[in-house]
This record gives sequence, structure tokens and C-alpha cells, in this order.
Amino acid sequence: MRIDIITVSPELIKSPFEHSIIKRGIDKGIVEVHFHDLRNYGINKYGKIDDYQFGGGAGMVLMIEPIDKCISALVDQRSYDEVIYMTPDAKTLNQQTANKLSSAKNIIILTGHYKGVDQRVREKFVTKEISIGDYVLSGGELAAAILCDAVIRLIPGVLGDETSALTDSFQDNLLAPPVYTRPSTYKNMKVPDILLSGNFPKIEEWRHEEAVKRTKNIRPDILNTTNE
Ligand code: 6GU
Repeated sequence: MRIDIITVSPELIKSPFEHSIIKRGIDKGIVEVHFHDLRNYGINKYGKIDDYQFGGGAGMVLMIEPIDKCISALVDQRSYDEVIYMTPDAKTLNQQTANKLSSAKNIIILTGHYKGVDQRVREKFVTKEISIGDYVLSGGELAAAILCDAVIRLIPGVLGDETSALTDSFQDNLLAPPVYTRPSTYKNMKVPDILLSGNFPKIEEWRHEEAVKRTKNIRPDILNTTNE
């Protein structure tokens, strides 16, 4: 997969790509990520990329021309499955969206800033808009890094243990069950006997029950009745 990230703060977003799972995906050659500084496509010699909004109101709006130039330069070179705009006024990212995106070949991610982008950018270039939750961040960069992490770890070969992404929370509309490791007793706190029993069908049953319990308790909104 190739990911092109268009941003006004390349430095803010680069660090997560230099560590951990995302780095592993890049080092293995499974994913490549390119950063594009929107200022390089600014409309004057100062790299102007934003302006006041028509009709008045606080906050600067990213202009259409620099974004057009940047996206057009990319689209001229290859075709893209999606042009994603990161913005709080969009549908919230979930596991299903991450799963779908993980099979894309090429994607562009545009990160907003200030008051956002000129609406015509969203209408003409953007094919998918994603928010990461119901709160406002200063810019879309951190949100884009989160999206990339959620997607990249799902690409086959990126995680060492192929099955582990499939047993994540949310993959079956359930939160993950509790997990334990050694020692089996610590300061009188015991690991549930069932996990030490060696009875794997029973252990799976217990895990499923615990996952349903936890989901009912904490996130009844995601609980799918077919899982009960
Ligand atoms: Cl994608 N961007 C910003 N600026 N704030 C957010 C967000 C995105 N998702 C949630 N809050």
C-alpha cells in the first residue's frame, strides 16, 4: 500500500511512522508513506495556503488551489482508491472502515487545519471523510496518524502473529476479554482457574462470555445481538 499524506505540519505527523508496528510495515516494504507539505504548493512566494472565510467569522480556511495542485500532481502519477479528508465533521472511524481501507492499493490523506478546507475541495476531490471521535483536535495530523496505525496493522504480513489482528476488540462487535500472564497468584490475586485448566473449548467459551459481559457493561451501543 502507498499512502500520501498532505499536511501543513509534516514534522508533527512523521514520528509515529518511525516507530513500532507502522515502522515494521514500512521496513518490510509492505507499505510506503509519503508526506507532502502543502506550503510547497502555496499560491505566492510566501507559500500562502489559507485565507479568511467568505461571509466573515473567526479562523482561516485552507484554499482550494494549493490542494488542487498537490492532489493533481499525485493523481497524474497513479490512480488512488480513496482521497480521505480528516475532519471532526464526518462519520467516526471504526474497525469496519479500517478493515476496508487495509485492502486499498493507494490512498491520499488530506489533513485539515484551522477552520478546515474550502467546501469545494470536499466536493471535487475528496471521496471519503473521516473523524476519529466526538471531540476537536487542533489539526487532522494526529487523527491521520491514528487512521494509518489502525489500517497498516491490518495489512497481511505487518503483524508478526497473523491471527492477532483478527482477535482484536471490535473485530466481532465485542470488546476483548480480560487477559492474564504469570504469575498465577500475585499478592493473593488469582488468575481465573478456567485459564489454567487446559480445557481449550471451555476457555474459548469463557472468553466469549467475558467479552459479552464487558461489552454490555461498557459499550452496549456496539453490541450486536447475533453475538449473544
Ligand atoms: Cl479528523 N480532525 C480534527 N481536527 N479534530 C478531530 C478529528 C479530526 N477527529 C476528531 N476530532
